[in-house]
Amino acid sequence: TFIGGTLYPQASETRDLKRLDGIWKFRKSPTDPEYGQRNGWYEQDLEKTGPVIDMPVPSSYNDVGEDPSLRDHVGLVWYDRRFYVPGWWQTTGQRVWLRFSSVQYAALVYVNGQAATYHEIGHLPFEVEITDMVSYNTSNLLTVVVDNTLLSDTVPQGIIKDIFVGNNKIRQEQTYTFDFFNYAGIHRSVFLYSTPQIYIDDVIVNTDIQGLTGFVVYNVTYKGNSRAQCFVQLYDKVGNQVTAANECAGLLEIGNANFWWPYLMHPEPGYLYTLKTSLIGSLGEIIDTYSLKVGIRTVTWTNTSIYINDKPIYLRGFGMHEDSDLRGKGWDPVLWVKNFNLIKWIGANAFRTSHYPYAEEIYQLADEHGIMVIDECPSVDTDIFSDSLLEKHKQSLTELIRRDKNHASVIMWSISNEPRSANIRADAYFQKVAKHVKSMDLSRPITIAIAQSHIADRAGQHLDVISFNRYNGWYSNTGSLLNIASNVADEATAFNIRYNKPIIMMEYGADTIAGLHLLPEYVWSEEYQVALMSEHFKAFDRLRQAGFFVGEFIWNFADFKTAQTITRVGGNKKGIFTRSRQPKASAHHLRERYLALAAAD
Ligand code: GCB
Repeated sequence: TFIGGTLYPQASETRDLKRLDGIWKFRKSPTDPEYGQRNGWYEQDLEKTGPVIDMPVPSSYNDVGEDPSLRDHVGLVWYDRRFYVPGWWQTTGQRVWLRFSSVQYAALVYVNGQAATYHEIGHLPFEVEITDMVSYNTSNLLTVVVDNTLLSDTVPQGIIKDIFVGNNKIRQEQTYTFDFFNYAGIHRSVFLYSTPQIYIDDVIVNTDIQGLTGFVVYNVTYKGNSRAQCFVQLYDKVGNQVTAANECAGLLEIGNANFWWPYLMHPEPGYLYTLKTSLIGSLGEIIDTYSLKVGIRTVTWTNTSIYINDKPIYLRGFGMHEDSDLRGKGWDPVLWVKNFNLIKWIGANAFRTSHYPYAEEIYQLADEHGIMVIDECPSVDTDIFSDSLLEKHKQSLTELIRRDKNHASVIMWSISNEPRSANIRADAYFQKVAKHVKSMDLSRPITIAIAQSHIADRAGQHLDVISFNRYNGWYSNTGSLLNIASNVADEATAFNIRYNKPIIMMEYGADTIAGLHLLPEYVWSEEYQVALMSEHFKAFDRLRQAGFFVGEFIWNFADFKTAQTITRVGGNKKGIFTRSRQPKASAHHLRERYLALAAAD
């Protein structure tokens, strides 16, 4: 299995960086998946082998056209573009790298007609060295074949059905049980970058605190065919060097340190130092440098509480999605700067990356603003529990933890959403997944957003924190507010009694059409969403007194697109913001609560 692209690419005095974002050429493949290969679509520009359309990168391809056959396409699509490699990269002996921040779901990459790499599982970066495949000072051809097919052993899982007219198979149809649209394409930025021959491959940091002193435990690993020395420097926020060291792995001690604190818990939340790491050659010359933002904080937990820097925290947040009009799951800085402004406006301090890893830039924003992240792998509605699925599920976590291990904002791993954890096989399966995560990272608790009852579930014993999703007053007792508060309090308590671990309500909510007003409150109206929330708040306040309840996450931050069903009106409408990020009445209601909770922190 291929792993790479661990460090977010950056330009420095030793590295150059170009984004290959923009408008690429695009063509859907016929149902026969071999067709494009057989006809040499990768050997020359796509526009020479057939009709093409314009396709923005990054973006999902589904919603940019007018044609349902593009939106609902199942199988392969082809993208290509040309790129230029500067001659000085060659004369200075640079290595050339191509990095994809995320392609949903699988990608086969060609450079100048040569197969360069293959990667499966969306939402996670991969990269390949292409030094020997490129021509310098001229244009090169980059072709990417993307497959959105989800099967019983992909992460997430799906089912493919053949659709016949008479005896003729006319197309395939993808179905899946998860509740968000299976957007596909080159979803995040594509980078072309250079490194020296000997280059920094990874930097790992862990932090600790004793009194007023902060500690940064670091490990710089490099690759290349000769040895180098390391030099590391830690800078504070205004650029003053705080400390330095000469080893590739070691411990930095920062007296009177500024710690990383969550939003609204400290006057200066999200404090970040910069760790500049350098490789030094035998003549004392700088060979390579890479800089990393570091927040000094601890995460600890007991069977009742979670602590940041030894202070107990109460998580106020949402489940979210990477989702917006037109671009689907395409990375969009406008959308995410707006999202962070809204998160802060509403007084939240946390979100979960439901139901897959988000773009790396989002974690950088979370680090900076002190927003705590429950980082979820792409396994949603996990079912069947085969060995091949287990391997891929573990692989998704390997790649997730390698990518996100250094973010101060990431305080917990979510290893699945709503697995079918009543299944007898779920026990051994999640024992193995949990053990795998612990073999990579002991510094953060793990959780699952459980949908099974506290009696039926078999996964909770393997977790540090129990999260549960429940739609009282919506999927059960629709339209009735009567028993919500007692049901929520009873169930959280029952989970706590069974597992003796901290409890989070990870999802609750009600679909709401913005602008629909009905009094007395009635399902789908703004009044009903607000009233349903108030009943939950009563339960949360009661549970907070009980001492084991550590967080509330409303479903969802914003309305989002789903597959077409009769239970969804243009998508899931449980957002407290609309898809264009305007508040429903519920957003004002939640803001009042979150700001009051923050003030009591
Ligand atoms: C859930 C799922 C989430 C759905 C939500 C709903 O339990 O975890 O993906 O969108 O319910 O609205 O049905």
